[in-house]
Amino acid sequence: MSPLILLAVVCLCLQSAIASPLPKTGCQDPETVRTAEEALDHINADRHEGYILSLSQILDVYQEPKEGDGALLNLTVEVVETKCHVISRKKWKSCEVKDMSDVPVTGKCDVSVSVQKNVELNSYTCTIQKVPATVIVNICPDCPTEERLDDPIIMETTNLSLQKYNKESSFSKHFALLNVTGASMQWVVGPAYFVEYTIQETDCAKDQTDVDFTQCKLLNSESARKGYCTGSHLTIDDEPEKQHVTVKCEIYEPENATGEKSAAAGNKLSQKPVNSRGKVLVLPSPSVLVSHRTSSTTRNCPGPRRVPFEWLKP
Ligand SMILES: *[C@@H]1O[C@H](CO)[C@@H](O)[C@H](O)[C@H]1NC(C)=O
Ligand SMILES: *[C@@H]1O[C@H](CO)[C@@H](O)[C@H](O)[C@H]1NC(C)=O
Ligand SMILES: *[C@@H]1O[C@H](CO)[C@@H](O)[C@H](O)[C@H]1NC(C)=O
Ligand SMILES: CC(=O)N[C@H]1CO[C@H](CO)[C@@H](O)[C@@H]1O
Repeated sequence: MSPLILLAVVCLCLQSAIASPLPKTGCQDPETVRTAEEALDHINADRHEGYILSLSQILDVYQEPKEGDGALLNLTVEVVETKCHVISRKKWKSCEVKDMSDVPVTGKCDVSVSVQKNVELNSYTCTIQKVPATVIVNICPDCPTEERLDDPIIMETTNLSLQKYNKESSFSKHFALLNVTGASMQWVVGPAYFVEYTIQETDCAKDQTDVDFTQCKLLNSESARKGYCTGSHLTIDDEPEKQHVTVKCEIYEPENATGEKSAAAGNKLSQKPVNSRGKVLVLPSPSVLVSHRTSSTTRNCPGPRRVPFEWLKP
């Protein structure tokens, strides 16, 4: 090979190496898609409250001019809530999206990431809101209707369901309620109440007798098991004395029990939660469905929608 050709080949390679993270074909570029998917994993990992968000559609992508390797990308994505709580630390791809019977939640995230070999999350702002009740009733008249989380009957349902869990679980410690995260009602043969809530291990042994379990202290957040539960309480009109209570919990081991990095983080300093990179704002449910589409000048934007919900606005 002559030196000139060699130089040309080197130049070409360099150029394509530098150009590789660029969104060549806008929202449909495989690199853009991969970046958006990874960015959403980072956002979910950054959060402590709420449900894991799933990628529905890439609405817009913008690349900031930057010197040197890598790229700075601003992405706007449409998201939908899944049935996994963020404390499960699951990947969004393994979580089922909420449907009409779960009161679906949709929204939009503006995300800023640095892309080199890995995708690094710089900042994010998401706004999410529940699908209006009128839309749900139209599509699914028999679906459960939402209840206020602070309704006494919801508190009672949660209590009964958690009591059942504590009685039946194979863990030695008593679990206490953290937050009620969802509540709904449906008429079956009587009113049935459904609850979703998070729990955390306490310092009380669960098989102690003569213990006031309301006095149990939550174990330190870093070393306690946490859980996400769904439960229900059905009252049958003819037999009000009978309790029909169900409970199902998924328990997650403490963070220090998984991964080399966290196991090595024995000292207090490195266990401090890192500052959050952004926020998820929960807006009140709108009266009509909103569209998340933005006016984009980027090629092939928005990309195709992955969640096949015909009721989502274009
Ligand atoms: C990209 O996002 C960053 C961080 O939010 C922001 O400062 C910047 O102005 C955005 N760029 C454009 C072109 O929107
Ligand atoms: C639920 O349980 C808590 C603690 O055990 C108790 O303080 C509260 O009064 C109970 N609420 C209802 C509605 O049963
Ligand atoms: C996690 O923390 C708990 C309580 O401090 C401790 O008993 C346990 O051994 C720790 N696990 C790991 C893997 O460090
Ligand atoms: C969303 C919500 O209600 N979060 C609360 C969950 O419980 C913790 C501890 O009780 C509160 O600090 C949060 O505000």
